[in-house]
Amino acid sequence: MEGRVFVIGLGLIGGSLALCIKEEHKEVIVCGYDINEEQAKLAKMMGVIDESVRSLEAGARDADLIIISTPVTVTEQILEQLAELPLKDNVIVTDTGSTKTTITDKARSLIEKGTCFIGGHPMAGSHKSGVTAAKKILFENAFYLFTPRQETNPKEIETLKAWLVGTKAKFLIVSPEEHDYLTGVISHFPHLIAASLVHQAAAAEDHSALVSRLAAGGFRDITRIASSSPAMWRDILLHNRTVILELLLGWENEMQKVITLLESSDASEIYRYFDEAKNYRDGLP
Ligand code: TYR
Repeated sequence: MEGRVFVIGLGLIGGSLALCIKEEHKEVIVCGYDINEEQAKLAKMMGVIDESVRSLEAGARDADLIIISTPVTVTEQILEQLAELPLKDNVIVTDTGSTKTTITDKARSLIEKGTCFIGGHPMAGSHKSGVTAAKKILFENAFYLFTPRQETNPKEIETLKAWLVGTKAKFLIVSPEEHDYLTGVISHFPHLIAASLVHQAAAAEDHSALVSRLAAGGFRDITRIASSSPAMWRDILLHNRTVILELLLGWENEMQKVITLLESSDASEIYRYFDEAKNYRDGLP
């Protein structure tokens, strides 16, 4: 493919996508913008982008593909700003946010202007953030979800996939609502639980200073994602509030069940609880 790609937000995801696109489409110029000038300079210096611009307008004007890769609240603001700017007729705008319903709603003014917006979510990452953590192989074999609207022209979805083929990700199409439910269950809620486990351990320091020294193995595994960007996760929780509140109620019920089992020292049911979890976990693809 040829043309210009504009990446807004040069962090781990934006930077990695820029690298994948540059690797796959050698003729393409990848231009980048980041609110943090240092981050943009770094991206240019590392060769993650070809050009750095200091305004949205400068990057958006000639772009054939615009990727918004910022925390979801910022993405909403950028979608509104893009709706006010002159853009190419055939430009495709996509984002990489972890939530899709609110963002798809916010893209309405852009869509009403006749611009193609297709929500996207590469389901890979790490607890590390920033362009220095960017890498070409980040998305290999990961799921990359798209949430087009029913009216989206299938050709535009194919064009977007062609732009992103260098990610080597597995593309999948779901509705924004299904997306937010699925990611709520398998990503957002587990992040919240990881943070809560860390809070519990931190509070236990009052009882014994050995807590942090002994927090290894399983504790480290299950809480790795608690090291993720707080701003990003604040936004995700707020944007997927309804789903997460529902999951929290389900979790409360689940814990209540465990309390009852323990109070009655029901050994066989406690065994079954772990056994069922193990079977499901072992059976994951
Ligand atoms: N949970 C992933 C990890 O650190 C990273 C991630 C975060 C992926 C948010 C997707 C996402 O929407 O392993």
